[in-house]
Order: sequence, then C-alpha cells, then structure tokens
Amino acid sequence: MSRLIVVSNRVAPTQEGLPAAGGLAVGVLDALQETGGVWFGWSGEIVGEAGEPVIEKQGNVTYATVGLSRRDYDQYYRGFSNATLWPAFHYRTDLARYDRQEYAGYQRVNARLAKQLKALLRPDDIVWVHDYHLLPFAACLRELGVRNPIGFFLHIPFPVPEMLRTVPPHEALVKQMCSYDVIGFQTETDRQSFVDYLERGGFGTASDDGMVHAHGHMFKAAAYPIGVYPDAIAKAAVQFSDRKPVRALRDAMRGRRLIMSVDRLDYSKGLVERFQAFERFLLNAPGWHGRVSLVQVAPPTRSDVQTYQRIRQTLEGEAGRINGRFAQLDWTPIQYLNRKYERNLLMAFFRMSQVGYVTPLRDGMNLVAKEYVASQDPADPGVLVLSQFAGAAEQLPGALVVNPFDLSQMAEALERALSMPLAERQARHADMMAPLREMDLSKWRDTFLADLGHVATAATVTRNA
Ligand code: GDG
Repeated sequence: MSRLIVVSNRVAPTQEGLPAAGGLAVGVLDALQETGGVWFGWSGEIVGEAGEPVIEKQGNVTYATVGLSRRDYDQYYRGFSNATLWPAFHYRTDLARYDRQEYAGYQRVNARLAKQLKALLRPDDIVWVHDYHLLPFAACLRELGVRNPIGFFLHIPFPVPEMLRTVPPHEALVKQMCSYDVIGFQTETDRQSFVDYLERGGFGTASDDGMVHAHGHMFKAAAYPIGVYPDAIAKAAVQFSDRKPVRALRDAMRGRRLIMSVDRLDYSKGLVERFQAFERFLLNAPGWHGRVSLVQVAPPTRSDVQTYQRIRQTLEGEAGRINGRFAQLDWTPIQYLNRKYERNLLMAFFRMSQVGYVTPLRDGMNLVAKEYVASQDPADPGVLVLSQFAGAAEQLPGALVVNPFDLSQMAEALERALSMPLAERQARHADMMAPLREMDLSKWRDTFLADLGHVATAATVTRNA
C-alpha cells in the first residue's frame, strides 16, 4: 500500500496532549493519525546548520523533521510567509511588506526541503503539501525528477486577482503552483479567485469538471472545505465539563450569560472590532450590564513578527478601556486570556456558553466556528454569531451571519443571540449539525486523496503515452 506523506511548514506532534493552537495542526494530525503515514517539515527549532531529517515514530505517524537556520527562519518564515503572503492573502495589504532577499530565502528553503524529502521518498508514496509556506514545493520536487502524485491544500483564503497582484512575484508563484496534480481550496470563492487569476492573465483555462490547463500543466483545482469530527467534539465537551477550569468559569459566571471567543492572537481574526462591537452592545443595552461577560481566549502566535506585537498591545488597551468604562465591583465585562488551553477544555467552555462569537475579518475556514456548533447540547444549544468573511459561513446557514466591519450590526446580533427563544436556537443548531456531519474531517481528507489518486493516475498515463 502506498504511504501518505504530509508536508507542512511546521510539524506539530502532540506534546503532553497539547497540539499546537492552529487549525492546520489540528486538522492534519487528526487526519493523519487515522490513516497513518509520514509528516515532514520544520521541527520548530532554529539550528546552526540545517542537517539531515530527524525521524521519530509515535503510534501511527512517523515524524521527519528538520531544523531551520536563523537566516532561513527570518527570510522564509518570519519574512515572506508571514509578513508578505499571510497579510496579502487576508486582504491586509496595509500590513504586508515585500523584500527581495526574503523571497529568495523562501524559494531557497522550499528547494532545500524538497531535496531533503526526496531522499525519503519511495516511488509509490503520495505527497500532500499544506499551506502558503510551500506554494513552490511541487515545482521544486518536479525539478529534482520526482514523479509521485503531489497535491496541495491551501488553508487560508486565495485572494482575488487584484489583491494577489500586490505580491510582486505573484506570477512566478502561481506558475509554480501549477506543478501540483490537485490544488485544494477551502471554498468555491477561493477556487474561483484562482481560476480568475489564470484566465484573466491568459495563463490558462478551467473546464466545468474542475480540471485546469495552465502553464503547460493539467491539474485539478477544487474546493475541499475542511471539517471537524462533531461527535468526538461533543463527547469531549461533556466529559470535560467537570474539570477544574470549567467549574471555575461556571462559578465566575454565577448565572451570568457567557459569550465565548477563541482565536490565535492574529490581526485577521477581528478581535479589536469584536471588542468594540461588544462595547457598543453594552452601550445600547444597559439592561444586560452585570448579566453577561465576554470571555476571549487568545494564545499568542508569531510573536516575533512586528504586526503581531502591535495587535497584542492594541487589544490589551481596548480590553482595559472597555472594562474601565463598564466594570462594576463584582462584574468584569471582558475577560481577556492571553494563554493556551487544552483543546477539550475549550470544547467544554463552548458548551457552557450561550453565544459563540466568531468574527474574523478574513479566514480560510475557521474551525472554531465548527467546534462551537459541535460542542453544543442539542436540547439547549448556544447561538453562533459568525463573520461572513469566514469560509465557514458558506457552510453554517444556521449562524447569525454578520459583517465584522459593521459594529452596530454585530452589537445587534449579540443582543438577538442572547434573547433567542429555545425553539429557534434548536432549529438553527440542527441546520448546522447536518452539514458538519456530512462534511467532516475524514470526508475532507478522503475526497482530496481520492481526487489526487485519479488525477495522478491520468497524468502518469499521459506522461507514459
Ligand atoms: C488556519 C486557517 C483554517 C485555539 N486556541 C487554542 C487552540 N485552538 C485551536 C482551535 C482550532 C484551531 O486552534 C484554530 O483553527 P482555526 O481554523 O480557527 O484558525 P487558524 O489557526 O488560523 O487556521 C483557518 C484552518 O487553518 C484549517 O484549515 O480553518 O482559516 O487560518 O482547532 O480550537 N487549541 C488549543 N489551545 C488553545 O488555546 N489546544
């Protein structure tokens, strides 16, 4: 049987039951533990000189990790990946910068990782590459003569052509992407943006069955919305409901309503606007003072990228200001927790809350929204307030969908969610559970890999004809 080789920037093995707080790590680890396979990528360590991969087996999964030098880390990871591609793909050109040396480092690290992976590859392995750090990876492997099927999944949004063109080497990057056999996006909208870029630029054409012919390659581009395992989440939420931190939160709420938010601390998640909309809600609805709190869990990430330091400061300022304005001796409106929690505890927090407040300014999918829904008690479910700019909004019709740039609308949605009658909450919850079950995480993995199998077989036949 052929092995599945997953490649992502950061390989994230479980450490003391705590996987990294990131959607890719959560989704990939769950998907890989079931099928078994190899996970190749950066160990998270900065080393003097990049050496051979370190191989380590844990259960079903073999981890093959490599270190990055300080220069590689600064140029490839902190630089081009997270200070150019991440902001631009999330429509934050105001925060994006471009540096030629960083881009050269990005290409250099992709080429080196490809070389290191090639040494581990067997002829019948299937390679599945993840995310924006590795757009050129298949092109690098092909240059080394690798013939294996290679698929790619983009976890973040694919921007509209005008936005993409703000990234100076856009043409070279998209050309390199065309070396993959299958390119997966979170939503139809993302897929369409990619195809628009190719067609309007005269680089290629797409047909109705999802096949694309561009830059001399035939490949498939389709949407594979990433999912969760709703039943496992519901079970964890119940099992963890008696744990100490959950009891502590319940006690602290003392019968108050709870609005719950969980995000990596990232400017794409719309935290500042979210706090400000909560402030507006408190202004509009004094009857709720003392009766509802917003708990925001926001573990810091990429804290050595300057824009992330700035968002952290702004947010601390906003939480302090809003609390100073409204707090009472026995009531803190916003509890802002800059730390990581065990994942199952988060699911229990979701279950005890009345509102899930998930309002990114832009998000590929947003797994928190799906986890929130899955954690609820179907007999007495909380309400999801969800940004229209999260990929998840295309799949969760029962949410109260808001525009995160419209603070008044978000404030109204909070009020509506907090006062929603039980029957409506139940109906909305049931509407969301159906697609969550239908498009769960194994479906995401299996449909992607099935397509990769078909396309790669066809490509081999053509190559050998
Ligand atoms: C990228 C895309 C896409 C959060 N805090 C803690 C913690 N988390 C977990 C959540 C959730 C995951 O991290 C976050 O996933 P998201 O999907 O919400 O967001 P990104 O990290 O930006 O993920 C995103 C995703 O990839 C998957 O394709 O949906 O659009 O940006 O599972 O529960 N986990 C733990 N402690 C925390 O404090 N253990």
